[in-house]
Amino acid sequence: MGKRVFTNCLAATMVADADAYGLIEGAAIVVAEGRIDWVGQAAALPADYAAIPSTDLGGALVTPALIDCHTHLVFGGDRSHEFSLRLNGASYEEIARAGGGIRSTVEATRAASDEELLASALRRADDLIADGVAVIEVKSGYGLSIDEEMRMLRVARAIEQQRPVRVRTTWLAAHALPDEFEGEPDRYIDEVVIPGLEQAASEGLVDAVDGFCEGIGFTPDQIRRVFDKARELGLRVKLHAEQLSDLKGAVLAAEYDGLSADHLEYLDASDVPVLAEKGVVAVLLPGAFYALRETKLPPLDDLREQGVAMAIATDCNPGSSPLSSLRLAMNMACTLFRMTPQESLAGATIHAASALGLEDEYGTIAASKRAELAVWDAPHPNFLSYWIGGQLLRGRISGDRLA
Ligand code: DI6
Ligand code: FE
Repeated sequence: MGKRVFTNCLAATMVADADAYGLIEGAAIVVAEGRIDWVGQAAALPADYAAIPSTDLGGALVTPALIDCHTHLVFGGDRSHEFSLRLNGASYEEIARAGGGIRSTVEATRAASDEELLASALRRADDLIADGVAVIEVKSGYGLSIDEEMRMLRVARAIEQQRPVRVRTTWLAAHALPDEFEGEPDRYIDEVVIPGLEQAASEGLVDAVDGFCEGIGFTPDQIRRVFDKARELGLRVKLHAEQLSDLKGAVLAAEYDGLSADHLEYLDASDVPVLAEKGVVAVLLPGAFYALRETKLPPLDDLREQGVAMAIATDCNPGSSPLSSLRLAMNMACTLFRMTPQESLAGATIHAASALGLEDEYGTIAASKRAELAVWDAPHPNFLSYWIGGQLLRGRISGDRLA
């Protein structure tokens, strides 16, 4: 990896300023050994960079590469039949309680070979990559035994070997109760979730720990026991919280210095200050809101006014968010959640990086960050949230290479 200067671009650095995009017209971006060395107006480029090779970007828009900070990318089968059931009036929870939902994906995931799981995950990863994504978080949660959960994480990590993307893996064994533990959630936590986490962590397979804190998932007390183990192992936590009801999951995540609290449609405004105080990122998932035809909005105004960082992710999964376009999630964040296009792009870059604990490496175009950038066929960063569909990505910069 060498040095290169990328010139003649409109850089949305995402370093906060008045327009929130940190726009630099006529920008030059210097890359050295995979990191950004310098960014600014080309006219101000220091003379010591004059001799290094340069690439003219023809005036294109450049942003930090996007980050999808909440996905369930690895799974077997699909749930298109549940889509029909829901259109005919069944609710997500009714389907789950009747043995469909997450548990039907568990059956399909267990039945799939490693090769099948990887092949289908790669197709979805390719969709994300085509939208400028360079980092994908992938959760376990469809294996629900120690071996199967670890297998999911290994398949997730294998994506990195096959595609130009960084993967962060999250232990989500506390996602649903498998049939073999019916009526015994505490025994499942004791025999699978906690010892499995220890084992997966000892093999270096886990970057963070998550849970589904919900009536159809696990109680705050059960999640607390998982989080205690995470803390003991030195792993950061995040939580599916307040998606369908208010169990105070976000407050629990804050108590454990969580990276993020995710979903949050049923978050009470009175719980927003603790997220602000503890720097917990609110990960908003408009794809799930849309697909479940949810009508209750997360408390957006309170989150914004109190300065809680808001990230946007696809929640890519076969049930509640069959979505593999982060740009479409950004569009939905604007249209459904009334976020601004600036908030939406910040949500898929700088705040998504924070939700993964990667804010020192990704999310802005600034000196010392990794040189992972997206080059777009778009006149202005607003366009990325505004335009629905299409192929806006012109190319990706990774280190000194434009591909
Ligand atoms: N909440 C979600 O939206 C996904 N998991 C979760 O805890 C949905 C997972 C699924 O329906 O398969
Ligand atoms: Fe999720």
